[in-house]
Amino acid sequence: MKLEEIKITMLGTTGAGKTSYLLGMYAVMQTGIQGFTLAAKDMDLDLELTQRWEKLISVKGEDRWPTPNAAAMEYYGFDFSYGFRPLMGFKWLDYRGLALSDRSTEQDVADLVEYITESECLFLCISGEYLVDQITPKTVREIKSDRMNQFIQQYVSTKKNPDPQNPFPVAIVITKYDLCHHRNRDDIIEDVKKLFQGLFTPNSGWLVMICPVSLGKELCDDPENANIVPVNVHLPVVFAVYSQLRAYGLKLKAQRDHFFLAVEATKQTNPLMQLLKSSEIREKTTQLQNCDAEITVVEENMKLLSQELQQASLYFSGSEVTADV
Ligand SMILES: Nc1nc2c(ncn2[C@@H]2O[C@H](COP(=O)(O)OP(=O)(O)OP(=O)(O)O)[C@@H](O)[C@H]2O)c(=O)[nH]1
Ligand SMILES: [Mg+2]
Repeated sequence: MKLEEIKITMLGTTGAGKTSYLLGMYAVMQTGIQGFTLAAKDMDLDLELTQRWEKLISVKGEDRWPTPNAAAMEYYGFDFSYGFRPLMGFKWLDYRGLALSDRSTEQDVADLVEYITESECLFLCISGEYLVDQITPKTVREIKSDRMNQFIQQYVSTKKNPDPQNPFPVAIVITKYDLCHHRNRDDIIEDVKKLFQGLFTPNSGWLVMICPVSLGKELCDDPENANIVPVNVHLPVVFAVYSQLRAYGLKLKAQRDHFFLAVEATKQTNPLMQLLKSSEIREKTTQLQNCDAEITVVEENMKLLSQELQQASLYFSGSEVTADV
């Protein structure tokens, strides 16, 4: 199985915790989840991310945290593997840029919309620090959720042929969840749904995950010294890959049906015709078998990933769903 590279755009205001999240996610995914691992394509990047992570876990004080990104966009290339065999490439965009702020220019916005349009998955980062109490109109301004909604709107309007079979996956990642975990989880989820109502409307076809993440549940009391023990940081990536496999699996099934019908149609013809077409039948039968074998592999991978996703809240067209195969 060889899938194309997938692009992920991570969107969130400055200070939302995107880079810290990326470091934690990389550390956890390097070790792996259910045999799935992530590795930087470039050895220098691997070293850099590992060193920044080491600093975060071993240094005490304010310096442990990453410095705010200098550039508006930062790219990272990864390989996602199962048993060290690459399944798909990952191009990760850490976007803090101006497009979310009030100072954005039309060009900033156009650039980001173009990038999102090319992405296979969108991560919306919202910080738990703004969810400590029930949301108010101020929360919308802090999280910039309306700006994010505008980008989703723009993305939709640039799509020529939206495909209901192949929904665009969006992960709403609640970073720094330690800061709001005193609240009832369902209440927080209800608040998040209110902030991004368009993603939860019936028949809208959005596949959405709401996922709380944190780099350590004690960080809320002492962010400079508390132990770093990442929670749930792998789930958004698992969701992205799961969605991609799901789409790929549907494509394979359509292909298999096509080969199956072709073989059957030839078998219906008279014996002479069948003889003349015997090599074609053989070829199509082989293609059919290969397709079946590949579907089995995709489904096995999806099954492993879906076990992990049981811990997250998943919605399709506004209804809560469980990840299945
Ligand atoms: N309590 C808590 N604080 C966190 C956590 N992760 C990050 N922080 C805090 O959030 C700050 C900002 O995190 P960054 O990862 O730099 O945020 P960013 O979204 O990359 O910001 P820009 O690069 O400016 O766009 C850090 O300096 C930490 O103080 C977490 O899991 N829990
Ligand atoms: Mg950053």
